[in-house]
Amino acid sequence: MKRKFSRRTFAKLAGVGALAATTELPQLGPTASAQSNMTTGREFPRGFLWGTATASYQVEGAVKEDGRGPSIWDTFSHTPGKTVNNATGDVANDHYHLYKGDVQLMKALGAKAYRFSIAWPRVFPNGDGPPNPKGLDFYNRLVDELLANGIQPFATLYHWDLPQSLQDRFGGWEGRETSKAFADYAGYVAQRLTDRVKHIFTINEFGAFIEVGYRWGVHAPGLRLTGLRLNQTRHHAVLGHGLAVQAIRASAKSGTKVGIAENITVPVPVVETPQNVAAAERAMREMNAQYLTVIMEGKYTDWYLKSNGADAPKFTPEDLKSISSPLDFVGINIYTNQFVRADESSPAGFAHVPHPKSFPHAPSPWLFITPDALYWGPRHVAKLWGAKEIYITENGCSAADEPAADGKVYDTDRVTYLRSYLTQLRRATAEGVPVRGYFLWSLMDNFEWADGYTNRFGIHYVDYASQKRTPKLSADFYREVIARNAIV
Ligand code: PNW
Repeated sequence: MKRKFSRRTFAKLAGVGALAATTELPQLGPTASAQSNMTTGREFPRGFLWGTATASYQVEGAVKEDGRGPSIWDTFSHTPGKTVNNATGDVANDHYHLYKGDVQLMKALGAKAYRFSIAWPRVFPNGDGPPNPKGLDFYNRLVDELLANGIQPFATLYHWDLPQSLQDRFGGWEGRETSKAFADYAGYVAQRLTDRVKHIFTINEFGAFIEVGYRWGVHAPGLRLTGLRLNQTRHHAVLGHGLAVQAIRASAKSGTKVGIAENITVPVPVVETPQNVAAAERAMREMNAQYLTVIMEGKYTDWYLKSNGADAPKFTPEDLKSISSPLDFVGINIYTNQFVRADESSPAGFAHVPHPKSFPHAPSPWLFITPDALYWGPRHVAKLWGAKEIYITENGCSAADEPAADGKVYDTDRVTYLRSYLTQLRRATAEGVPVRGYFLWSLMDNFEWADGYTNRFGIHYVDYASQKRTPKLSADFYREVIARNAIV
């Protein structure tokens, strides 16, 4: 039954809400006896690694400092009309200068790990050629600060800030030269950081930076490639990953683990029948054919090659060997799903079931609220490819965060999102899917690419004028999850 409130009653209720928001929250911690009940069936495996994530261009600022060269994101964000309000990452969260305070935010959460990315143009201002040791020094300082605070560093080598010079000279990832330059850069960094950094990700999200940047033109470098040119660009990106894995292995200290952070498309059986589950597993290979599947299997699927015909990428057997260099772990970024059903009439054996118009989503229009993605994603990776060590390298959501009168952001929508997604992740770990850790995106609000500063993903609110960070309700929630190693 739907309750109808008069306008006045509603205003009153809203007033009560506002009042509640200004008073102290009751202690979140339950009594000891309640705690055992609350955590039954909610625990994560012992030693589960809880962390947060950010990326260089989204938080660092200081784009001209200490010899950093320009990246394609500097160029793109400074081109009028490319980002909301023409926002740029020139200052962003000024993390380059404020990193020590940001490490304290992590510590206050009790987080045990931090996933950050290294800006290639800080280390090699032109992408290749002479290195800039001052650029790497920033990451030396950051890593030391993390370790001094008991936080394990997980470093990503490429989170989209490609040196502009490589774009100018080789067409960026359109050119094989970029794959080679990436491997050289990876080897250089691995040699210098792996005495302290034990987990390295090569590339973040082929599925986003190639598709959105080189195909849809919505991210840097703003190209709209099709056909063979697009497929060849995709191929050079996975080749860059594979060559980088080899370079890291050749130069890293022993005990270094290498992996990837890919935003797989996660097919979810629309109704959990055996036929639909099998269709979702077929769909997992095909929907990720140009990226994770070729990396894990060392071949493009027959369907991918056949459906692309003369536009299929050109490659050598040697390329495929490099691309599928064995990984120590698989990182997957998961925000949303793709429903599928069995369809014997389609050659691939499955059909997409699109989200209807009314399907709930976050302010980011692509972010459909689909907690089951966090169950099926890792399950597919473990089942199809036998992965033994999986990390959720990103998960989180945007929200229309507004500080209340007391300055706090009561982001109950984000808390609800996280709780329901984590419940599905726990279903996976309880079934033995080897998920070893989870990195919440993001530690704090930051530059959300083409959306500028309008879509906030942080669990800390950032006032960009003062650079003040304030924990949101979701930070309180996450602190409890970490403390209990369980969903709360
Ligand atoms: C990821 N999609 O991007 C990135 O790794 C982050 O840098 C970014 O801030 C975060 O997710 C939130 O957007 C994505 O269209 C961009 O499905 C687009 C999609 C997914 C992830």
